[in-house]
Amino acid sequence: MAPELSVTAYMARRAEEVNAWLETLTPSEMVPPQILHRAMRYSLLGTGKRLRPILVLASGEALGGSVDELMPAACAIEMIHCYSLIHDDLPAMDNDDLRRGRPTCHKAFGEAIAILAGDALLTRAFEVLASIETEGGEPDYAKQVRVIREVAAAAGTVEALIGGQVADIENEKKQVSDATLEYIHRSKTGAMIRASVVVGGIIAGASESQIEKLSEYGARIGLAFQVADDILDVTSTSEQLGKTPGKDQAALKATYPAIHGIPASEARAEQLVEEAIRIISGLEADTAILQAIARFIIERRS
Ligand code: GRG
Repeated sequence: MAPELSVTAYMARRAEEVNAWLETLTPSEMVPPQILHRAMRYSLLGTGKRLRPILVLASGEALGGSVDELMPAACAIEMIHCYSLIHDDLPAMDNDDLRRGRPTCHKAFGEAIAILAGDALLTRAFEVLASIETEGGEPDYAKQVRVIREVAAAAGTVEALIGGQVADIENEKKQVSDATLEYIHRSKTGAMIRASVVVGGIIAGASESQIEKLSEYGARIGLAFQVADDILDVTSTSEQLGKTPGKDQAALKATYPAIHGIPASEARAEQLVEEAIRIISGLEADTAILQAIARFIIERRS
């Protein structure tokens, strides 16, 4: 990182570039089925923080990867994240009306189109991952397969997005142990964040030991992200969050503040970030941005 470049400026610049790529990687509203493409674009091209794609880029760049080479994977991961938000907001799941500061996909387009828009984003993501190329513009099949495997596993059922969502639903209104709470957070939120960091390393050609460090760092910031999210759910307004606050409490969900209180939750998030920074400092690369993103994760207000 150039000394004058703050993490906020880095994230804002990369988010803008991600938005431009997402725009071209998502089918136009003019192409049939227009309603579906409108719904996909409505949810995807809104105002997300783009944290996961930024992590792909920051991790890959730290290891010498180029932004153009990293961008398809960065955008594919954002598409999967967006699918999970659309489905999570459905009446059968969290039943939310507000996402990224506007009506949720099913509120704007109806449930059937929202389900299909989520499905379509997930499917398109894997098509995009299968387009990863070398810097010279040749298909890079070895990286495609490794990245697809990593991302599919993180979006899947074992210690991963869907598995975590199931555990989250099953444990509503129950007293959960620390281990279960951590399993839910690690899987539902942490797995895709960890995978974002690892994928950046894979595309940049990191060594196995570097990938291991990225994975350890990613696991910690992924868990810290969800602990911070739980805290924000209790302490923020809907204007700050762009979604309905207090939903976890209302649904009697298993959260860090519900089980440990706010001060202990803040201390846990802080500890995870300190560990992540210590681990990533040993990468033998310029990890200033990755360290700053770890801090941003617990200092953010939305
Ligand atoms: C439906 C398979 C399936 C999974 C849903 C992502 C998810 C699992 C649920 C979303 C609900 C939620 C509050 C999850 C916790 C953390 C999280 C993923 C928050 C949203 O991510 P941000 O803050 O959102 O990065 P933006 O809008 O900035 O992209």
